Amino acid sequence: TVGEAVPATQRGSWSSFLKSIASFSGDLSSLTAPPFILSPISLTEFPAYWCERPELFAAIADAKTDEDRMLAVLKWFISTLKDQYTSRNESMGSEKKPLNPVLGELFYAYWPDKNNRGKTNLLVEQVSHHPPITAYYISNPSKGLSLQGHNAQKTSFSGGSIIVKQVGHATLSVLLPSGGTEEFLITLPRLRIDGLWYGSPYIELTESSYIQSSSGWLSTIEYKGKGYFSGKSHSFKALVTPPGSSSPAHTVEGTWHQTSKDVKTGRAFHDVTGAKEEATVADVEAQGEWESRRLWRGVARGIREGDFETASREKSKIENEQRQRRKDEAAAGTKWQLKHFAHVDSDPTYEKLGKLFKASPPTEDAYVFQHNPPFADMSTTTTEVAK
Ligand code: HCR
Repeated sequence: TVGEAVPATQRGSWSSFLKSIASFSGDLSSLTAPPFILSPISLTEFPAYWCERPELFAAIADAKTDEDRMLAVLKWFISTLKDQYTSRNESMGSEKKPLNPVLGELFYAYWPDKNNRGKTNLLVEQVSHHPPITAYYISNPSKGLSLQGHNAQKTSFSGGSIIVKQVGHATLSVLLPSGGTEEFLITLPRLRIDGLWYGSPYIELTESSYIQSSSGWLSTIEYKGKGYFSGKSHSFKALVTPPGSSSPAHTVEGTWHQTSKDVKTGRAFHDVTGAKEEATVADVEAQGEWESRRLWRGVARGIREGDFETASREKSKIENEQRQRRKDEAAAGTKWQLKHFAHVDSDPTYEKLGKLFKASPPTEDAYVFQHNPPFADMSTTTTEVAK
């Protein structure tokens, strides 16, 4: 029966929600969903998943050759997937509908220096509301590493599942001992949200994603669910090819939420069965009014405490305030100014590195982190992140 995992009183609204997504394509975040599926966490917090294993990010800087650097980047990337795509199932019982960030919403966090890994900083800004686009900048200055990217989604419905095409990409920049920089273009996998019928959604990754280095090394990662390479959910196979060659120097196989190994050597490659490390975030009281947890405080409390009337009242307040802001801007002929990012129609790194593996599309826009933002008018958290 529909909605086995849905509280009895919400089964009707779950069926209606499923019907509306079946006949809908576009911005899923704008659809009203029943309370049991709501998450108290905003999408602006999601870029933290890139760094919940900060020592693997830092390890990229320690690699000595182009080949080893590509393997270190691949290992870090694969190790983020469990946190990116299955962590809500662990923490909340199933995938949930995150809070839809408002334009200008901010999220700042960091992972402290430990065991010589350096401090990792995260800065996120919601750069568009309709469609939702989230831009982020992650840096480990003492290791010479920075990751910049943005994320939007195009959704459609097929065979009882929601298909999510991720729009956007990330670029990783690594400062080399020679003083030069190596760049990596990271594209994002396609998602299928299964388990909708029962009311317990979960993600499976599909198709391929790529990591292309400016050194010429390329990782092609193929994602498969049950019944393919290993017959297991969350399976992947990564082919690592040297510059100008299509025959892989390394093939890595396994399940991205568990472990994998190098097929030729039989050596273990990644292992995420151990604990991840949550980012340090300032107390809500110390946050600025645009910071995610402060902004959504009332809604999040309502969702967590099962007080959905309060949650929806608080959400309406935020939405009305936003609507008024947009009206005022239109009346004044002004436009919302981004705080940390500048939009470019075509990302030169994407264009240059995308050519090497015939990326589709051949160009993509980007949000470029502005290195000298006006930190003076921001909260203490921001100043901390800037260091
Ligand atoms: C599709 C999704 C919003 C976007 C989320 C993204 C793609 C965001 C970027 C992160 O790096 C990775 C990521 C992980 C999430 O799995 C993905 C979300 C899953 C559900 C959510 C929909 C907008 C909500 C659909 C409502 C369902 C659960 C009924």
